[in-house]
Amino acid sequence: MRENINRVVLIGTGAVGCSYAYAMLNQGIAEELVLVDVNEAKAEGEAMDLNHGIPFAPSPTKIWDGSYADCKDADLVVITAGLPQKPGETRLDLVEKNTKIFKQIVRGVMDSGFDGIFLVATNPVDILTYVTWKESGLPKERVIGSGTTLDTARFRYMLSEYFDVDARNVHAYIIGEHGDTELPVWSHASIGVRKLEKFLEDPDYKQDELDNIFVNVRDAAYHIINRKGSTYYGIGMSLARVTKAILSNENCILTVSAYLEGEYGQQDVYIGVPAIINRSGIREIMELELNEEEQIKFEHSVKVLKETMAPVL
Ligand code: 6V0
Repeated sequence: MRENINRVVLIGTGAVGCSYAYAMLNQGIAEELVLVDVNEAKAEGEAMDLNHGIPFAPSPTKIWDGSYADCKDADLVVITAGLPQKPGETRLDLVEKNTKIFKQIVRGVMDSGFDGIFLVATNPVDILTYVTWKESGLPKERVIGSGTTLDTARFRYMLSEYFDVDARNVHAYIIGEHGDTELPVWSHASIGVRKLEKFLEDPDYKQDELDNIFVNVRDAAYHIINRKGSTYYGIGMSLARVTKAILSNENCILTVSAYLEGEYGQQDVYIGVPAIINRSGIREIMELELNEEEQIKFEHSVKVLKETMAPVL
């Protein structure tokens, strides 16, 4: 690894990858950003287009279309490549196809001599993060999935609207699978210094409305896909946030997909949980004390992930 020059290689320059690249450039997060896609012309065109925005960026980012060889000196490889779910296709079909693509991508990255951190966003993200970890042979701390960072951001945004408080002062987490079995941790939610349950003493706020907020968070992707085909800005910014936490050694708490080895009583699974992120990847999983109902839901989420994953491993 070279000292003092941060290099990020992005694999997959589709809608999610390019939203991430755009957020990276606008926030000046990395010094070098390499774009790789199986569609080489697309990666080249995106690099050209992004470079034309450099005079307006807060700091210069060197951007070019590259290849796996560029991963050798990379601090971080972000994977947003893969196939989206087609109508009529099951989740398992998608798992099988994207697992095949991932095995090939991870092999290409590792063959370059890469020794950095992986950040995975392609769906189903928890399973593909596990595949990346297995295939790469890297320590679990250096393979991270976007997990429920986006879901947590959606949750904080919607709660901030409901309580009319800045989203940055909403402390609440979505954990579990990035998908249908995710859950809100109401028992640890607070607005600033006040626990959420305190707000419910005020008749203006109601539990069923909060429950409805969670349903809208969980189903947000479906709502957006129905309207515009796919989602990408929110995940692009979430990935940029995780990248900044890594490259700036922030020790920031984010709900990434992390490998559990006994935490929450669970083993051998990548799943969304709050974790401290810094230059070495996942420094520590911050285990939440879940109440009984939350623990049951979390265990169900783990079970569903393991069942979905079993046929492809
Ligand atoms: P897209 O716009 O179809 O882009 C995918 C890109 O991957 C295309 O440019 C392809 O050419 C490229 N690609 C395919 N195979 C390879 C390969 N072997 N090597 C290199 N590049 C390849 O899809 P989009 O960008 O919309 O979505 C990408 C993934 O992100 C999907 O799996 C989504 O489901 C997932 N999302 C994940 C979210 C999260 O919270 N983790 C949120 C939204 C979408």
